[in-house]
Amino acid sequence: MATFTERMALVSVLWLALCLSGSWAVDKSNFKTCDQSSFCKRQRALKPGESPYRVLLETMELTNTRLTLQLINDNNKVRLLLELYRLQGNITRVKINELKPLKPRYEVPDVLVREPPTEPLSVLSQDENGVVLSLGAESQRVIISARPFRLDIMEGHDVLMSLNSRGLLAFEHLRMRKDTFSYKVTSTVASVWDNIKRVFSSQAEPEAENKEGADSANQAEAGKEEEEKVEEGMWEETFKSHSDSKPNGPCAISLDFSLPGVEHVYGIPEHAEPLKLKTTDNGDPYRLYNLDVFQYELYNPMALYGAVPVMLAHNTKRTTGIFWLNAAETWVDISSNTAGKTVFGKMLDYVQGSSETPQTDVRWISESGIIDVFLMLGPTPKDVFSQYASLTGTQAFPPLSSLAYHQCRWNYNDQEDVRSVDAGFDEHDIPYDFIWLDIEHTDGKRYFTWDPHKFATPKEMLQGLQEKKRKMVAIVDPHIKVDNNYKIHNEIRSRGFYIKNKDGGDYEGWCWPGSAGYPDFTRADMRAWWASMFAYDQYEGTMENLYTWNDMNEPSVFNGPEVTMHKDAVHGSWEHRDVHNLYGLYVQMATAEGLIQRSGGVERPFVLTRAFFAGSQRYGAVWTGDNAAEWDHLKISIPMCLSLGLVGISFCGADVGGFFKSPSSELLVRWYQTGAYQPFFRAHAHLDTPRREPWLFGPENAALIREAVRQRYTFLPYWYQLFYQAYRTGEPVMRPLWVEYPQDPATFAVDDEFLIGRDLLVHPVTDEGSRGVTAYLPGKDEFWFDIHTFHKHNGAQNLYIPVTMSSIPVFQRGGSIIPRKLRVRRSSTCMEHDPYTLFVALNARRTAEGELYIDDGHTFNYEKKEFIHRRFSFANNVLSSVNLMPDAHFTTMSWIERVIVLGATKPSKITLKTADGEESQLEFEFDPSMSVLTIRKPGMNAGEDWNITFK
Ligand code: NBV
Repeated sequence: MATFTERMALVSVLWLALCLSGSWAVDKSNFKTCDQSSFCKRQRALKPGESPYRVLLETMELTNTRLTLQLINDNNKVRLLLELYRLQGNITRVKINELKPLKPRYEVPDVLVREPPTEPLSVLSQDENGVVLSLGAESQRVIISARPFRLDIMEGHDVLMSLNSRGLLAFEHLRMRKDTFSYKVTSTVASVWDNIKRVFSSQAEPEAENKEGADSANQAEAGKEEEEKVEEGMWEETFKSHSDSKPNGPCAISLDFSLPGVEHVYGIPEHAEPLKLKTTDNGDPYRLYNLDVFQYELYNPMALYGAVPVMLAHNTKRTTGIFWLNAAETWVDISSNTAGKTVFGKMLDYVQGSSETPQTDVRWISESGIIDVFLMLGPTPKDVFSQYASLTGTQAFPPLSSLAYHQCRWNYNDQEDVRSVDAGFDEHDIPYDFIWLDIEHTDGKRYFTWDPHKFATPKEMLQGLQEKKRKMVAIVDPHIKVDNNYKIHNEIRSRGFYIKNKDGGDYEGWCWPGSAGYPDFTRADMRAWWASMFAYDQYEGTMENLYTWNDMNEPSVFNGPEVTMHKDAVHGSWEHRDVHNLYGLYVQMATAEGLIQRSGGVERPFVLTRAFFAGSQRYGAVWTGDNAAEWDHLKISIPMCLSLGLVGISFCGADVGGFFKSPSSELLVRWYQTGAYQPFFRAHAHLDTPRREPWLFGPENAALIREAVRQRYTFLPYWYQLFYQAYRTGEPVMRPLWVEYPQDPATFAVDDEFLIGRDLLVHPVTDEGSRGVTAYLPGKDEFWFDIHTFHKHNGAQNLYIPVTMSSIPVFQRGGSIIPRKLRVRRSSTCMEHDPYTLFVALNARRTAEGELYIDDGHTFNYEKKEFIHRRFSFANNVLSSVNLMPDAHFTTMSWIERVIVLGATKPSKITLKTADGEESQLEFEFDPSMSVLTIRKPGMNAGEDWNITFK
């Protein structure tokens, strides 16, 4: 039998072999298909048809803001309780649980930012067929049909969404295992069973209420029959060599949603899939189950590291969203009546008048918990973002420096390595803000420690970076080495903070350190303790420019089922099954809290996580895990981050260069060019790959990479303002085109280009040997200015753009003003007081608008209104700067050093008027061939009122 270390060595050798041989494939047999996941198989076997559920209208109760009623399953007589709430901001919440579950079913805590505020509900009409409710001011109604149960949400004559219209509501009620019961067993067991039967019979429909008039004894018998159908996998399940003991038996839930008029649905990350979700009729449903998938494959619905159970639906008239608040393993089926029809086919239908309304049907299936679903009713994409933000919060406002460039690899070997890479950036004049340390920096994979030889004086190293206004990130994974000489382990064990195995002992699994325990992050006391470990006197060798990276927090368990934790592991009164998809969120939450606390609540944290759930946006950044140095992986980084942005997680990036394998210099350059325009911009590489710092690919490629990174730095003021906006409103920073052009169907499936905010359109080059790209420039009245040449293009058109290796096709929207800092330095912090250049791009009406947000870049003082937030606008030949937040205060040394007006005409004179009323003439240059006007050194302070008149 090989020792653990031998096995690990073998694993590394295999990786190396794979990296070198170039073979790339996920081992699919390690991960379940729907058929291999017994609840998914059982639920998917139910086909659309008449629902067995019926509403017991006489049970309806309506308080001012809460409607409840009971549903009965006519097959087994088990009753459910439905609760319906109208929430503020055009959201309807539907909860369904067992009326009397044998024991409580898990309801997800800590994801909603508060108990969502409700609005009054009222009954419009009611008869034996059902009830009609009015939903607030939006002229919306909820129609609850009784037989079978079905719920429709209508606005005017339009059905926005229907629930259970295909009859797929399913609720596996908790039950006692039949083969543990026998009349022959001891009287104690028998009397327990009697009690349970009593509970059950109270759920069965009493005779008086039996509208069918059927013999109640027969019904009870029928119910019993149904309950006794024990299928394989209900009470235990094996996958490969792992068995899941399933002490609670089957407890899955499922519900279908129909979306009339919808052909495009998005979201439910994380999948390596295009932006527009595909139908799943001919394969597996999309799976949401946080997993460490080694060498993940593209273009399939397999689960990946994170899960956000939120889907958006969009058509030219409306955007809506479904938020399925459940943290257990979940599968989502999508079907559509227009899938597979060609555009020609659809046109033919239209011409012949034979087209049925397009419709998308989705079905959610979760292994345990309850149905708790939020129907976000839009109507605009931005309404849906704010609705979702009102439930789960917005993107944490990150330190400004974390929006700059990050240099990472597994691993920077020692302090000398860090020093020389840091110096390399200066030597090659490439800015960077953060250098990262992976697991090898620790003392034997004991997190919160440093390798005593390679990183003997970490503070000195951090101090050295600090002097250059640079920072570091070190990894802290949640698997804890079982080692009696390791303080962190001893503390967690003695406090009883480890997750337990099904037999009550501490759960142990294999991970990087060998045998490891997994702290129970679902416990608030555990999280508080974990947070306290980041204090400077606990985490020795650290100081304020060290930040944190949480990896492997799905959690990854090398010897566990599907490389994760056994579902029957125990978190207090819940099984791991119930909380699985939440674990990663809690790890990042506790870590971010630790970074905040160590600074006495002053400094903003920066924490990167691999696993995530709904609400993770509140705690930091995510990345798309272990991708590969392949062109398709570069391409997929766009839809993967777009999908995350749609569900609130704006701070997303992919490993630049690709984690596994080695990029060609062309791929590396193209990846830098793409990454420079994605929110989280970090290069990273596997341990076994050759070094790839930007200067190792020859001077030409170094120059191309330098240019891409420098472009990023010039746009940092724009990125920062957009992150402020994301923090305030929940709007994604990196956006699909359709979000800004919701009525243009040509944008609905675009995912090879994207918008940053409203005003920058990026179509990166993601094909090998590319000589040109075709970018769709949306908006029929829109102008788009090439940010490099200042060429003006009209929307809406498909524009062919010839490219060379230095091209990054990026366009600024006419009608926008973007502040940039063109004096690029060593790091973003070095640029803090630098002056701004305003890029004013005029639209056809000769107007433009933009914003500038400035604060100290790293503390929470913005919460105390210590910031500058200004609006620039150009109209009637006057460019002005006004204060958007007069009660906020901050002073900046930065001034406006240049104004560049694109699409300008030549003025005869330009006059500046400052806040104190002083007027002065400004010098300018005008390039008639490009219609570009440049004002040099107008010299106003960036935080003050002024206006510039063009005559
Ligand atoms: O900590 C090592 C790596 C890390 O570099 C990578 O970014 C993570 O996604 N980690 C995974 C564990 C091993 C991966 C093969």
